[in-house]
Amino acid sequence: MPSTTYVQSHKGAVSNTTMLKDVLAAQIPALRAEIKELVKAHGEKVISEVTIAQLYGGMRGVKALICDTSLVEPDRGLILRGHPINELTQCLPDDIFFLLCTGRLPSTAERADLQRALAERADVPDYVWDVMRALPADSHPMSMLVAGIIAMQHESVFAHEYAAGTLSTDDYWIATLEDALTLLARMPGLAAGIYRLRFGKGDLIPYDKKRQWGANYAHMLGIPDPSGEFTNLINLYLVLHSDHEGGNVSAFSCATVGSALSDAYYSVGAGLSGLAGPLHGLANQECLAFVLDIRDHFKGVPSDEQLVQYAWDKLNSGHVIPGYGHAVLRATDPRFTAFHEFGKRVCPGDEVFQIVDKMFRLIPDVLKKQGKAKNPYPNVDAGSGALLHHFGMTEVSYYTVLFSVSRAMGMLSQLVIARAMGYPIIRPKSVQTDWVKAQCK
Ligand code: CMX
Repeated sequence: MPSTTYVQSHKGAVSNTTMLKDVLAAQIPALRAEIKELVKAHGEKVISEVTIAQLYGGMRGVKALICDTSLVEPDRGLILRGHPINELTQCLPDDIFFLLCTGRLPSTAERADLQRALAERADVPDYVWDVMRALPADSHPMSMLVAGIIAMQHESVFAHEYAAGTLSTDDYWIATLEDALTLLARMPGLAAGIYRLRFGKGDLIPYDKKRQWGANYAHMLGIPDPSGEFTNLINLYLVLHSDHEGGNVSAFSCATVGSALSDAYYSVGAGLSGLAGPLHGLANQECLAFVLDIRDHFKGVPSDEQLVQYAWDKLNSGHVIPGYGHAVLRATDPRFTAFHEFGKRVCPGDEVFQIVDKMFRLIPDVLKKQGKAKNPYPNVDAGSGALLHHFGMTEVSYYTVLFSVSRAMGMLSQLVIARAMGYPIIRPKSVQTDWVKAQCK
């Protein structure tokens, strides 16, 4: 199929102008000029140095990336475009995507326009379900998600227009935004479909164009929600996990792959492959597994003494306490606080939540006494699983897919901005250990 044919039919299928695009188009020239001037005037200024410990230590703390969508401060946690995350918990998740892309929350008209654009693009094509059904029945939900996203790559407007030679460098971001909107629109349907197929939950549930993006995800999962609180939880989850700077494994992987001008499908697929790692997004399933082990071991909620002893036994046998500690944070993660508040309001009597609550009271002191973890406080993963479990979503291997739907907002907004700013291919210099040894002589 010639690429132009596809692009035309794609443009015929959806409205390709959004207020989001117009806002970005108005902002981008000044942002480009600002960065050009900054580099011209101060390009030689040194902002970070690299020690040998950092070289062998995962580049921790090296300032070598730009990410304008969000910032993680050790004592305050996540800040999205200047807004601390705890001030955004009442927002709709699609508002957060607008915020990440543009630096401000949408007006009522802009929100409606974005919801329309997402609804127009939301249907997951049938061929994706053929791919899903062809995968081994024991596939991890994350491998299903990545396979589904990569299967849709052939629809990339950016890839087609780039191959056809119809795209000027200045307009790369426009085609990338098209892909971003389509991929983001389809993420809830794809993710919910994976839940239903993988765990035998029955037929797929179609997108309901009357509901907004996050509520549709809750709806398509098919979990009974008479009180509406499951939908509230999904919206909160999508807001809280949306972005976390540029240096975490998924954001960095997405940006690196995207910097090769790989399209949004390839880039997000790469980022989510990183999110699937146990030290990154997969940690949330381990956290709930830990809490459930405690419940099963004590046949309910343990006493304070029992829980403290259990934690020491784990630490003394060389295990970590999942959900505690962080590479950057040095305080209780405000995202944990938001989930904790939700749990106290919605399910204070749930014994799994009560164990999470008790851990929050007791584990920091245990970790402080042990003296190893630089941050003895809970991170976002410490509490989210207990809440999902409360609503009957007990399939822990699915939790990272939920995380992925949310984090796609951060990855895609970062990608659109990188294209708009014309950031070049990422290509740091590597060195050899012999060279490092020579520097030490
Ligand atoms: N329980 C026990 N020991 C811990 C610990 C915890 N929760 N967190 C850190 N430590 C230990 C480390 O294993 C390390 O021990 P060694 O010196 O023996 O290697 C020491 O404390 C220092 O580690 P750190 O500098 O404080 O932490 P890192 O930056 O190396 O690692 C993290 C951060 C999150 C991987 C780590 O705290 C951890 O493994 N936590 C448990 C798993 C978890 O909750 N992951 C979710 C991360 C959420 C996110 O990334 O957003």
